[in-house]
Amino acid sequence: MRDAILRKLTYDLGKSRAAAVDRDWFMATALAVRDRVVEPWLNDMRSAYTTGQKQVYYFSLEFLIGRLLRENMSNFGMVEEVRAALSELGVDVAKVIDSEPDAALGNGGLGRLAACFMESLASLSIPAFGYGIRYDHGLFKQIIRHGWQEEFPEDWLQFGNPWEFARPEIAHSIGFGGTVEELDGEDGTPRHVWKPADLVLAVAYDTPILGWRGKHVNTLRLWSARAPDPLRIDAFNRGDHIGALSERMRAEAISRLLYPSDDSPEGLELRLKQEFFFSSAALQDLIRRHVRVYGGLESLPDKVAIQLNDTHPAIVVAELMRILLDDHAMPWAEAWRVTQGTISYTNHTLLPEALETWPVPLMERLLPRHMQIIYIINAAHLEAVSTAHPGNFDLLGAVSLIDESHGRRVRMGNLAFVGSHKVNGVSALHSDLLKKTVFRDMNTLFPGRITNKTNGIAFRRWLQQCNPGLTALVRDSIGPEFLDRPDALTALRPLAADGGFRSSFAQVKRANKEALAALIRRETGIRVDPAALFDVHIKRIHEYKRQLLNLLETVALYNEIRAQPQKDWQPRVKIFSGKAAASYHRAKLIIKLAHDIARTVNRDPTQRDLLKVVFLPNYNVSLAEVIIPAADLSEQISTAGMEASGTGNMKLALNGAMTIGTMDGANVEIHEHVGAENIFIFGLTTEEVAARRLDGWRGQYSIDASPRLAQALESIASGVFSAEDPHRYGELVHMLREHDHFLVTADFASYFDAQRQVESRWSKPDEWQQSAILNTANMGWFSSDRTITEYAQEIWRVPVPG
Ligand code: 4GP
Repeated sequence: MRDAILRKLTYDLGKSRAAAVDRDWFMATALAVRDRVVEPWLNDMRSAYTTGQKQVYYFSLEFLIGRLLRENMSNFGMVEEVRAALSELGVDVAKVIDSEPDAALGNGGLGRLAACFMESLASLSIPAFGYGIRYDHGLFKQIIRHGWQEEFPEDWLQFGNPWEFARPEIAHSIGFGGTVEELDGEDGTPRHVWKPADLVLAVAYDTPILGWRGKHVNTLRLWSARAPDPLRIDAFNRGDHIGALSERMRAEAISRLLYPSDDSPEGLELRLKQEFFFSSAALQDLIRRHVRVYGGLESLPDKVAIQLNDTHPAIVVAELMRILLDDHAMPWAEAWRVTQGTISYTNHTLLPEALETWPVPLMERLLPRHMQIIYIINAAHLEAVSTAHPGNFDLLGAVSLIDESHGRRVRMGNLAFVGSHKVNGVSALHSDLLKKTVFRDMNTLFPGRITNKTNGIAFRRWLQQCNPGLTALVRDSIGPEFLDRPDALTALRPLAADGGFRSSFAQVKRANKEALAALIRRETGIRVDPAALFDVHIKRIHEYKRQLLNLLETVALYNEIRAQPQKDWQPRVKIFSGKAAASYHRAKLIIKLAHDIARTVNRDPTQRDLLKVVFLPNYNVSLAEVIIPAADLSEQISTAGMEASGTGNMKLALNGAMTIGTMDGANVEIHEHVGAENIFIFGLTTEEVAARRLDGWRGQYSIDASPRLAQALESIASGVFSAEDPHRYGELVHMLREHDHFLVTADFASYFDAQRQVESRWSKPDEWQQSAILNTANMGWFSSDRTITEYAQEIWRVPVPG
């Protein structure tokens, strides 16, 4: 390994040992590790075809991968070997690992889930491809200036990506615009030919995805956009040096940036182009492969399972139909059987603003043939509906693929639904709500199509790699079986009563908290005491996730501490981290509020360090890997019915944090698994939330009932935390007093009480440790291996070799 790393440094990077910096060592090490993966990878890919196994294709606009060096070393069992090799070279492995940039090709939960799923597919030896976009720039870098979020481009490819293999020879043409010609087919039926006006090339980049113990390697194939002609020579020679590149720039814009803003018509169009670009490239890719191995496409559903990660790739339904009908002359009914048999779709949110619809005129202009096909699918669909439910025009309007009420838009959720054989939600509650709300009518028409697949997390990354201390303790205590079978963690249960084990468990947590405290000091200059309760709220900043509820409780607690300084308070550090969408003004204001509160509270000597507030900037996978093992309390406090599942909740509980949460998303199932005594549940239920909203809820009702809440709001509204701009939060407080759609005020009192229960438990360390251990012991079910096994058996119908 030492020689291999040195060879890479010398011959691939052209650097001498003396000149090499940490980043060079990272590149050289990654290339040396990659070499070990390549042969098994090629073998596994070949054997999937020679044995005729069904392949899973996970279509996702996002893969929030993070770093890969530690994961690959660990899954391949090379950690010690690499560490020793680097130390012989006088290089610190931790610094090398930290030099890897995060691949942040996703926004949040949906993208991270896709990354966990890729790892589990490989760990279970299920042949699979992930298909997505190789964005030049992933999720923006968040910089906090004077408490405000600013966005800067992230540049993960700046120094090259050692994991990927460029495949310039694998390039598919992606069409946009143009016309559809109708020709006479051989048997007299018309044939359609789409003549696109523009073509863009999708070029493949492959990253091997290694499963646990190196048993199996799959491929993540990401597409990069290229112009067919890199330069217009005539324009260049005329002296128009910039214009000569304009077509290239336009084409390459497609894979330039994750989630371009869709506030402008151009942005909207670019987003649709991204979706079609990767969907079409991936379909062409898998169809070419299938035809080469199996001849025709009738057998597609037997050999291929396509999973649509949300509606972003829903256009696959129309594109697959187009390829089958127009390129392969398959009759409609047969093409529809093949399409539905191959595709299935996962919904990740009930938020109305996230349910994609595209204006019909835009679709007609950009994808004219697809729009025709969508109309035909819709006609057949609506005909079946009106035969079964004659005269029910409301139902027709609700289930149509075209929404006629907002200026004619294509409902991508309905398109994905009708084109799939299975549709799933991501937690029991969420799947149930899908049946009752967004897909209520669809569920009546297609009973049994909606199924639940509760999310999971990759235990290799979220326990073994991020928390080596806990992993070693667990291994020493119950043996190594849990490394392969997460359910085996239940063997920890009796140890929760063992004083010796409890104290070792607490020591591991303490060491992780010291590491986080050091990071907090480095990043924010704030000094925190590792003995305090680390209360962690990390996720995207969104009103429904209710960082605001936590901040209000922070202010209320601060007020109480000052009012009763002699009470026996438990020192607490409130840690926030997360990004707000660049155009989400109110979420950015919430970030500013967190900073304003932090500034005031942290500087106030009267509260004697009993409360500290920290906002860690630029939340990403790598930061999560440091925060999660160090957390004592996990904030999962969304308005009930709004968080589809959550996966951070699982990561934190697995690492021995206690959850304070509402009965929302997967919290409900975490509550079932860890037991009511080991979780702090508060707040309105989904039904109660719905009822309050129907009754015309106003925040003022709760404020009137709670002087504590009234005081907290008043101090924010009057500028206690923003003396330089006392009206900064006027709008925010007004919103809470009036509409309070997310029922922050309604849940405040029960949240405040639940937090006091947290403190009372925390004051009895034995009880706290016992509950924390029981969290770790009972989280085995939340492994993404379990989730993927369910998808494999019930949706994809592929064997799970194990
Ligand atoms: C997220 C959901 O908000 C989260 O509850 C869930 O755990 C995650 O998907 C994975 O299923 N949704 C998104 C999104 O990230 O972009 O809609």
